[in-house]
This record gives sequence, C-alpha cells and structure tokens, in this order.
Amino acid sequence: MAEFELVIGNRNYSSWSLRAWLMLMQTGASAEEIVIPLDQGSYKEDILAHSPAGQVPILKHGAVTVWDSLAIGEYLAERFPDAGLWPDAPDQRARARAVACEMHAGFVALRTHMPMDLRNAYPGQGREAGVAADIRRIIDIWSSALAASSAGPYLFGGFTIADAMYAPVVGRFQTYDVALPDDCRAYADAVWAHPHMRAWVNAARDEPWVIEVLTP
Ligand SMILES: N[C@@H](CCC(=O)N[C@@H](CS)C(=O)NCC(=O)O)C(=O)O
Repeated sequence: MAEFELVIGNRNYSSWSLRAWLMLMQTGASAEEIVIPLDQGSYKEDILAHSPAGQVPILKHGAVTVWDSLAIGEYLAERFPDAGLWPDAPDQRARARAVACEMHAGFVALRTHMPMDLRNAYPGQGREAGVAADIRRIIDIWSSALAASSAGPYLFGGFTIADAMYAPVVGRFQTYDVALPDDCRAYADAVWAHPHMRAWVNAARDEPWVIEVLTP
C-alpha cells in the first residue's frame, strides 16, 4: 500500500493539484493518486467525501488529511527534511516562503484570464486588465531570486516548494506565449523540462475530459 494518497483534479486544468503533486514527487514517497475530474457530474460530492473544504488537492497520510497546496508542502517539508523542499539557508528559505505565499495569495488577474490548459496553445490571448502587471511582478520575482542564488537552475538552486508554486505559471506562459527575458526564459525552460513536469504534462495530454477555459 502506498504511503500517501493525493486527491487531485484533472491534470490539464488543476493548477493547485499540479503544485502539490510536484511537491510530493520531490519527496520520492510512494503515493496513490485519486483523480476527480472537475466540473463533471458529482465531482463536488466526490471531493467532499475526502475533505469538507471541497477543493483539491488533498493529501492523506494515515489518519492525517491536509487540504490546501501550501499546507501540503509544509507538511511534506516537515516529514521529509532531506528532500530540499525549502532552501537550507535561512535567508533563502525566508525569500522562498515569501514568493510561494505571494503566488498562493495573489496574481488573480493572471489566474483568471490565463487559466491553466497545458495541452493547448492560445498565443496572444488572455491579455486582460491586470495581467501585464502580474506578469511583470512574476518576472521581477524570478529574476531577483535567480540573481541572488548562484546555484540554479531553479529559483533557489534545487527544486523547492517555490518552484512547484510557479510551475503552473510556466505552463500558462507556454500556453499563452508570454515573452520573457533570458534569465526567466532559461528558468521556465528548466521547469518545463523537469522530469516530473514532463510526466504530468504528458498525462494531461492523454486525459479525455474537456473544460472550456476561455470564453470567446
Ligand atoms: N488555495 C487552495 C486552492 C484550491 C483550488 O482552488 N482547487 C480547485 C482546483 S485547481 C478546485 O478544487 N476547484 C473545484 C471547486 O472549487 O469546485 C490550494 O492552495 O490548494
């Protein structure tokens, strides 16, 4: 029996599920995935059967249930202190936590107008009010972190919770063809090429479910 269960939405659309899944994969722990296709049939009841919060992702570990992507990351970081889910150096760790929280709490315009749709391409679309400012701030976050850490290729050297939090943004920038400066381009390419990201995107391409994410 797998050590963890992770309840997730469709891989193609569920950005918060992707974040938690990448964090869990980083631990190397065995996990059973339970996929609940969003916006289909009794999906809400199916999620509620796992967590009264009614949203995915949900991590189950024995008697412990953790809902919310960032709480899942913190739980895993405590359980797997050697997995590198947060940077070792306190100043880097503080910065990583701050940028992860900024993603978790913000970028509403980007998340609204550039919904994640990993297997499709909508170049030039999604440029609604507020999106350009969100993109500028994300470029600033990435450039500053990359400049402050010599290790690379990720924001703080190895792949951390901060990278997992921004991985769906990398997917959105791919889908909506967002131009990036060279340092951010190299970072986005590294995340896009990460073996766990590739595995997720390939599985997303094979999913049968379709949700209309962009209204004409
Ligand atoms: N803040 C939550 C957000 C979770 C969330 O919005 N999940 C979406 C899927 S990506 C969901 O469950 N949507 C289904 C619904 O709300 O009915 C987290 O970080 O986990």
